[in-house]
Parts: sequence; C-alpha cells; structure tokens
Amino acid sequence: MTPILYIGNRRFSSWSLRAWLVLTKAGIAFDDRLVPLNNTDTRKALSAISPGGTVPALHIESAVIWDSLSISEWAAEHVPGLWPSHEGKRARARAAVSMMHAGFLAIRENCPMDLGRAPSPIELSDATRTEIAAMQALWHDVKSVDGPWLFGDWSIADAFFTPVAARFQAYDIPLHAGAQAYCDTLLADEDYLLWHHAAQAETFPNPYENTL
Ligand SMILES: N[C@@H](CCC(=O)N[C@@H](CS)C(=O)NCC(=O)O)C(=O)O
Repeated sequence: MTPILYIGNRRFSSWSLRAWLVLTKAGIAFDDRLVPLNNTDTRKALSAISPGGTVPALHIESAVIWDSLSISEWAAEHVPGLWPSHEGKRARARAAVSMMHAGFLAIRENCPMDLGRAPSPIELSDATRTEIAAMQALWHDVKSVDGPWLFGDWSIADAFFTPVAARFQAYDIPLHAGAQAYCDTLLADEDYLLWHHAAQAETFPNPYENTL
C-alpha cells in the first residue's frame, strides 16, 4: 500500500506542511489527500481519518500516524539522514524540534501561517515579541557553520521551522541577519516552493480575514 498523507489546506496548515516536507525530502512515495479545515463538517471528516482528530495523519499499511513529529520519526526509521548523523547535533536537533512541537504558542496564535498573505505587519503581543527573540536566540545557538540548514545538511528541524519562516515573512517581522538568512534558505527550498505554489491555487475561505 502506498502511504496516504492526509493534510489540511496547504495555505494554512503548518503541521501538514512539516510532515509533507519530511516525507518529500525522505523520498518516500506517498499520496496526499486534502481535508478542508474550518468547515462545518471538518470535525467529522477529521475524526474519520485521524485518531487524534487532526491533520497531518499518515495512513500506512499497519497503522495511522496522526502527529507531525511521529510521522517524521517514522520516516527517519526508514530513511537515514533525516536527523544529523553527529550525536551531539542530533540531540540538539531533537531538542529544537521538541521546543517547536510543544511551544512558541504566542507566535502560533498571534501569527497564524497564511501562505496567501501579502507581507504586512500586525500588532504583536509582548509574549509574541519575547518568543520571536527566543526563536532567533535558539537558531543562533544551534546554527551549524557546515551548511545553510540549521544543522548543516537538511534535517527534520528545518521542516519544523519552515512554517515559522513563512510566518515571519507574512507578518513582515524584522529579524537579525543570521535569522533572516536562515529564513531565506527555508523559503527558497524547492520542495517548500512546490507546496507554496499549490497553496496559491486553493480557493478556500480565509478563516483569519477580519481577525488580524
Ligand atoms: N500535534 C499535532 C497538531 C496537529 C494540528 O493541530 N493540526 C491542525 C491543522 S494545522 C488540525 O488538524 N486542526 C483541527 C481543526 O482545524 O479542526 C501535529 O503535530 O500533527
């Protein structure tokens, strides 16, 4: 069976983008199927395909994996090189990904991913400003000098921070030079651009209209 990755609207679903990027970079053959979010029947549709009631959800022969990090770990079990090979870098990459997976709630709340948004600033809460500084400090602390990606070669960490770069771009957030260069790398990635291009073709209503 070819794995099926259920995703949300490409324009808005940052967790779907992460899992899709990891599977794509891994070179794993999979089909994707979109479940439109923010509809009256979204909850029902999601509960039919995802035990967690969320996307992404990856259907493989033996299981449904309904969380972006778990999907990434499944991919890493099958394809080498998705985590850094150096033990210390790998530990730092896992820690950075865990921070993203579980935290940065103010950025996620205040600056939702919207790949159709023309870049323009919004009012940022104090908590969001603090987290933007923390994000840049984190990147500065762990950034490898061995390549353009966070840990040198592309890794799962880069998938997890790609939606952040898209948020910083969409809300025109000024960044330190190093953080900006890293975001530019993420947003110029050819696989991300495929997703971004497909997102532009979507015509679903914008749930953030009139709220930002
Ligand atoms: N921890 C989950 C979070 C997934 C998540 O919250 N997905 C959102 C879309 S980006 C979702 O499905 N929301 C349900 C809804 O909109 O009803 C993961 O990493 O996959």
